[in-house]
Amino acid sequence: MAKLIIKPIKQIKAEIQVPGDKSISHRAIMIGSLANGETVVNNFLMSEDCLATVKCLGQLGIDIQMANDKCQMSDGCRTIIRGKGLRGLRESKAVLDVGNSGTTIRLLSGILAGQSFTSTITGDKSIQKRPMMRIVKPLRSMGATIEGREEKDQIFAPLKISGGKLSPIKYELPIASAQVKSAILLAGLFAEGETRVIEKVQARDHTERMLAYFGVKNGQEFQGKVVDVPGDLSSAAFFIVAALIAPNSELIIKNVGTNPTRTGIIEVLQRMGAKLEIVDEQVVSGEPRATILVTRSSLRGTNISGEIIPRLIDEIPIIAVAATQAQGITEISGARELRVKESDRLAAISAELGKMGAKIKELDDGMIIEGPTGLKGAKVKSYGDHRVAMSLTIAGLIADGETTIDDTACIETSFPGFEALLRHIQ
Ligand code: SPQ
Repeated sequence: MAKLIIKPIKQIKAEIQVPGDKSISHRAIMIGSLANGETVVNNFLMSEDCLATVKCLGQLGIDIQMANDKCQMSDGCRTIIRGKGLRGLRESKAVLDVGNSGTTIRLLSGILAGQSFTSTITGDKSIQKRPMMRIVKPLRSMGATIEGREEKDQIFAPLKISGGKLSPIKYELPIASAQVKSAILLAGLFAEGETRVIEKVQARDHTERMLAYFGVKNGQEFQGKVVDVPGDLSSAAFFIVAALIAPNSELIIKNVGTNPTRTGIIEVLQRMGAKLEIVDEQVVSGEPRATILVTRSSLRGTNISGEIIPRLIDEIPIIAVAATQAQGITEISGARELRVKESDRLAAISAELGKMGAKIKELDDGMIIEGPTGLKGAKVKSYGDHRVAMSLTIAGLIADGETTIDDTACIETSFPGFEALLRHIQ
């Protein structure tokens, strides 16, 4: 099992880029597959999760060509999808395996619900524990037949999806979830009439933006496009926090996605006193991107709750690391969703940062962290969760002594090249 051994860092002075956005990369493959003709995706994220999406669409009959299997950064990662139109997918004889990717199973289920064939879709142990009723319920009400492992009010993968003629729905999301919203909207492409999703609190809107960018209109065929994927702000977040808390640090991160439905972390860190500047903002392929300038800062505690939570949901583990270095109390609430991600992130990050000496209390729906604390090196574990693994790695950079993070192969699901980039900035 891979592990990372981290020693304290003296300073960070670098200009970097992070790999392409995971959410946008998944969507480019799926929507490009449903378009007619070629879609070229530049800066596609070559991570295990996104490659699982590529493999599934390949099994469904779509030819997807990778320019370079080894690429991780802007220039090389050009992926070409030969889309076959809205009715172009064909039945896969084998089970579709999404690996660790919640985005793949939930979004693809929406597409499979509209097909005239039956599919079975599953993933690794973690995926088989993640709740699927949230997509199954609306997709069933659109007319799809979906079976799975049912326990109490929940349903789990493997899912057997018998698609067919779907009816449009108007659906109010009971939880803020971009994956549920996207599954319904993608199923809606195969329904006659208008499908509408109502959100009480807005979750990331990459699907809506990409459908608009491709010029998709209800039920009508559309053409392939060139999609330029910005760097992933969720990946940049680890380096942003590293530069805020490591001594004498200055970091420039170029070409990072700054979609407002994702920038909760920037707002919260600025509220905590972080010196963060966003410059050179521009919109490419329907998505904003910018350069982020980070300078080491003294941080103060804050409250994080309510409408901002979906806009920083994946960054809460790394925000917890920042909070250990902030003066005063940071309270995070309304984040119960973290219990059903790749791991129970509230339990995982509280337990492991606790081992490093953080004053951290796990709440039912969040955490209370009191800082600043001098962290100490420890032996910690990732629970097979990439965001927990990378957050603990960043904590290790400022801890006294050596930190060993066990089970770090999971980092490949979202951030290939993480370790190399970490060595590069030192
Ligand atoms: O794909 P997966 O495994 O669900 O990935 C995670 C992550 O941390 O990378 C969540 F564990 O991100 C989700 C995110 O939490 C990606 C996503 C999307 O691309 O639509 C939306 C969010 O999930 P949700 O459940 O709130 O819709």
